[in-house]
Amino acid sequence: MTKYVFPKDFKWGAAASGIQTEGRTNKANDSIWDLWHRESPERFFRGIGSDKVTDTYHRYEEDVQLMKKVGFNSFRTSIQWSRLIKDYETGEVCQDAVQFYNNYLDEMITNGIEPMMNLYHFDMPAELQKKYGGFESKKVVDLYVDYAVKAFQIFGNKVKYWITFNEPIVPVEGGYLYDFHYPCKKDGKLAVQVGYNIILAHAKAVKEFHKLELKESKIGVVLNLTPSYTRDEREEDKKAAWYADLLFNRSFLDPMVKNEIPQELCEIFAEHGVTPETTSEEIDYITSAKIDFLGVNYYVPRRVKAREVAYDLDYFTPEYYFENYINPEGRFNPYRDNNEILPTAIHDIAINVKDNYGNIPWFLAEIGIAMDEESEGKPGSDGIIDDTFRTDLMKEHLIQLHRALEDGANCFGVHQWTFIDNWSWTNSFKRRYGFYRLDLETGNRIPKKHGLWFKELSISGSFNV
Ligand code: IFM
Repeated sequence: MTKYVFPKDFKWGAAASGIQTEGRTNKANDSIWDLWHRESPERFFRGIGSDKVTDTYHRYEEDVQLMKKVGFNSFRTSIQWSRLIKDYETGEVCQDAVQFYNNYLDEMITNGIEPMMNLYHFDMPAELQKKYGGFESKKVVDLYVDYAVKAFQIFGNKVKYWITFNEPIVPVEGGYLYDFHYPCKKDGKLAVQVGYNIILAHAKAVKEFHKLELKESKIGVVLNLTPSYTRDEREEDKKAAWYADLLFNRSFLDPMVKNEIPQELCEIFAEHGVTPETTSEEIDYITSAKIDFLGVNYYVPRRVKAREVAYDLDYFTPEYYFENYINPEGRFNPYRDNNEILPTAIHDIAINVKDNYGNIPWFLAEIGIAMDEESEGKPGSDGIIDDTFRTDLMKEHLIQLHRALEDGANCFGVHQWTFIDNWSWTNSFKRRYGFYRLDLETGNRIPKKHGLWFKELSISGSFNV
């Protein structure tokens, strides 16, 4: 038997987001998800939108006790821009939201759970999308920065870990390339502009954060990093993987962590006529806004090969440079659209961060093992759902993280996606990831076996295999 021991004070917990958990009670405004669900409920699995969620707004006290039961010492969620800010132009805040987030934060803190607060989790205020095109517009960049400053001023040092964006590439992919987020456009040039504007918004918020001198708090960003693996060693496949890595990983990692904009990326954008509008003042922000830590979300690897079929879209997407590829020797998760399982990618990510990104302090901000409700089955006679499949896979991933720590990775924690099964965008409740099942009829939280294992892990800082 081998014992895997993690560093003392390691952060153990889970991640979620405001809009995926809070419910609509007393929300000052709508986000694009409220709007889109009203306009097109058929786009959402079983028609369920973000109003029917975990109801954290009312149940946060009970939920913090559930966090303790599975051994969390930390937890990430997000503030909803459309809940906190009543009037986007004047910056007037909604007092009910201030009260709610303060209560929620205090509840976590008094129960020994370190809150990490994210400011943007795909949830553009509907009004700003309609009026200005959301992050298509630099006006909205500045409104985001005003909102961020308000949040820093109101909650300040109570939050020790501030996060500007979760997975900032996803609204670009979903909203402007592949049609799975509002506004469902397919426009390579707009996609690049939105990506650039988000990086700018992040940089400006980081600068404002540092000006406030919140001595006990740090600021960072959470990126979904998907290493690209090739079919084999042929040169054209390696080149395809290099492009995929540049466009999906380095496009955000380099500016946000190294404060560098890759020259090769600028050349690609110029070649395709999708260069964003920039100013030298903005570039100064991006190349000087220093973050303190990085969050990494990892779910699946990306497999690519050189293009074999001509690119036939009439707008630019990264796939111009590669084709996706299914690894015939891969292992797949039968409970989640046959996604490939590759725990060693965690080690690869960690070594990349160590070797190429100054070994910045980072944490595994989301690692999720999805199952559907049927495969998880019903609770046993003890009232607990047996999700050993999840625990077994988690162990495999943590073994790779442990190997990375031994190889010098600067990782300070692990957050699993997610705490209580939550609503997940157009997939709604199709996939279950939680430590607790959410019964959609009753709102009851039903424990899963994995939580018992996780509590042991968190208390002892170790596990045996
Ligand atoms: O639900 C999402 C989350 O909002 C961002 N990361 C991936 C999760 C599961 O799909």
